[in-house]
Amino acid sequence: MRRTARVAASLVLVVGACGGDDDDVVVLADGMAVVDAWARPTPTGARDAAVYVTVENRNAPADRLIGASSARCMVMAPHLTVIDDDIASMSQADAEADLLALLPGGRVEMNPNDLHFMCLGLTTPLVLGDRFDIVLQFHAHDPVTVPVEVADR
Ligand SMILES: [Cu+2]
Repeated sequence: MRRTARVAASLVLVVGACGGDDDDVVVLADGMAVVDAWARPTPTGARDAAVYVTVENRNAPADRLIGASSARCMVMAPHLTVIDDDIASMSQADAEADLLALLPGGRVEMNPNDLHFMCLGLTTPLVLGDRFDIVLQFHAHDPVTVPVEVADR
């Protein structure tokens, strides 16, 4: 309860400072803002799902995203999709790579056919309209729980 109250108070502060441009903040915790968190519904039989989050370092020391976890799947890993000759392939993104760096004022943005978290070993399929929590892990910042929206985007 205390934590919820503090997050709400910080949110109001940021909205005031930035001119009301922050309607899309999903979670704001100690200077780290998650401004988007979503996943597509999974096709029948799919074991894995891509999850896309966008994180902004608004007022926190230099940091980096190092991983995530969820009760919805066995393991989550940062992945990078590369499209070469119309063929998409993905590999694990190095947690030490600049891709996941969150310098003050910087952001990590995840999108289809680009950087994403792979949720491997789904416990149940992702259904349109569903919502589930993931926990983002940072090098320095406390873990942040984020509700992920299952949407057709
Ligand atoms: Cu992937």
